Amino acid sequence: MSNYHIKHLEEYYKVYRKSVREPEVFWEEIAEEHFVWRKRWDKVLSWDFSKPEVKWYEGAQLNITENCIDRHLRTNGNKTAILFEPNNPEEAAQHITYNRLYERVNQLANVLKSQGIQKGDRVCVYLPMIPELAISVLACARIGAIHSVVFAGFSATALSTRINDSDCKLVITSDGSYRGKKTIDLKSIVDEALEDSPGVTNVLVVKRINSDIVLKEGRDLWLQPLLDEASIECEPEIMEAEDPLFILYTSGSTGKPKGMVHTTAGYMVYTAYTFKNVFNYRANDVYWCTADIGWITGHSYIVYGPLANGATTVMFEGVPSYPDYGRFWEIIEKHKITQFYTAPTAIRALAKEKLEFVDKHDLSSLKVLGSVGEPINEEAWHWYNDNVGKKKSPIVDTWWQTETGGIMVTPLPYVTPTIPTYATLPFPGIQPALMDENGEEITGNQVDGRLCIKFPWPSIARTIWGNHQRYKETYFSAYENKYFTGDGALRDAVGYYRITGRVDDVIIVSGHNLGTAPIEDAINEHPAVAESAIVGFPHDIKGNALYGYVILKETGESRDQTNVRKEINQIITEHIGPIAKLDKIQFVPGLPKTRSGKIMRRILRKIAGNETSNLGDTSTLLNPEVVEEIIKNAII
Ligand code: 7RM
Repeated sequence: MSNYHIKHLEEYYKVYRKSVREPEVFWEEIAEEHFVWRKRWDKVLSWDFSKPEVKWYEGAQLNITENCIDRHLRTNGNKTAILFEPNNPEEAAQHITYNRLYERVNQLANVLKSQGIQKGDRVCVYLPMIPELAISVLACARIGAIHSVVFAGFSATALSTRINDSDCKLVITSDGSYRGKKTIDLKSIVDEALEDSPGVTNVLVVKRINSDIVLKEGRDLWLQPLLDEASIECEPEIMEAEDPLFILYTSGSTGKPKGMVHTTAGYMVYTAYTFKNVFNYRANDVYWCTADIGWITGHSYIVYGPLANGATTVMFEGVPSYPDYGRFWEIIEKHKITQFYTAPTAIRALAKEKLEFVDKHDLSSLKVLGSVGEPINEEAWHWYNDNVGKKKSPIVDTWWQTETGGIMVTPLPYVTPTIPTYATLPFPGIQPALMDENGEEITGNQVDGRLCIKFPWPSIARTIWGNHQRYKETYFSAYENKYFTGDGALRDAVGYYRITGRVDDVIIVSGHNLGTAPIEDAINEHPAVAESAIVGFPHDIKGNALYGYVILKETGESRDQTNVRKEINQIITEHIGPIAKLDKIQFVPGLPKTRSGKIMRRILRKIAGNETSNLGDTSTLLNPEVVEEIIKNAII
């Protein structure tokens, strides 16, 4: 990519205004300047949010891996593309150069082909944060297969649901993974998942922990011997601009997870261009995003965005607490990290530990700090700014979503003056709108409302896999002709945005989106449970934690409540994963309901947050006596 960055605030406004007045010219110039195309587009944009349909760079042909790998070889072949830092600090870091990445991606692409995978087929990737994860993603893209990465912390049931929803034919996994002191037996989770996923015909297994695992005849193969035999050349599949690149699942407030579909050209353009400007990326930087590639942040800002810029991107296998709470800071010093991108939940966890863990490391290489996943509270912001950035590195508080593909509202470092808790200004090309309850746009400043986007941007998800109707209902039906984000926001006197949080039933725990419905569904499977309602409550480290109100069935026999609590969390772990475990479980005689039978979660949220002095409007409440009873026994 060319070296051009937005350099000061006036220039930002100038660029922003152009992106709104002439969006097609704006995005055409960026596409022309920064990428290699096999065929030029016929039309930059066509769109209709009422269908909804969005197409960027129609008619163009390309392969995203040529942009992320091949084109860097001539000038930067020996530069490190992926810098792998293992869980165990005694194990050597691996520097995978662009030359080597090219070979490894092509080898895996050839293996996938030899297993019968073709353009358009879905491949599920269920791997820990090892280089093979990024390589698998790129190998799929090389041959036009659609990757569906499932975070390796998800349970067998969650994995199976996702595999089945998108009809994956093949799974790439490993014998296990390292996480801090623990080893996790991934392969047996896959085995269990595949009992309910008969469509998977092949499993490729990466050897990571050298455990004794069983390979199922005719289905499972060790990956390495196949790679050893594979050619290091693989012609890239020529893709249409709007061909799907990947599916990534995100939980909704109701129903099963939504497989968000991202397509090729627009996603590439937007992630690459945002990466460069939001992180002020320069040629010799060593960039580290601590997310897992199982989330959108990892897709866009560990793999595609950085590699499209020819950057060095760090992949860390471990956890911030192993071998001690200084691990992040040790890695920053060791690899002279220039940009560090993490989540508020991690910052809060580390801020709780002794400052010595930070102070004993030289963090002077840092130039930009990033935050993503949930609102960053003021205390965490200051801790990050003072102790990590030493008040010299700007913090970019980046607001975006799985559905948006790339960063939407963010400061630009060294350009936008920051204020803690404000994600500040829309990125060029992004046109936010705040809406009131009657569906009217709220204009002017110092207002708050529901955050919508009123014009398409290149990396907007195009559909929900297999369910376009649900895509329309979820994102384009609340407000006419606008994309609804599900978040509330306020706009201050100078036009800065502050995201205030979800306005639906999605709870963000440690930066992970959890829908209440699937958790409730899981709990309700316990034989002793009659009904349940989950809400979030503020938590020092996780941002939000889960509070469960559970009505037990009256079976006549007394049950040990401690055991039931444990069993409920076990069921949740099996169905969703340990991430969705409840911190507090209160057994209640009933739930506050409206006359039409809806649970009044607002009241439950107040109780869980210990704000019972003002419950707000309770006029529609059917059973006030239940509320009093719940308050009396609340766990606070
Ligand atoms: C990238 C990612 C999306 C939801 C989103 C928000 C919340 C994310 C911020 C934030 C306030 C931020 N994708 N969110 N970033 N809220 N400030 N900087 O997290 O699909 O997993 O989550 O996360 O509620 O709608 S996601």
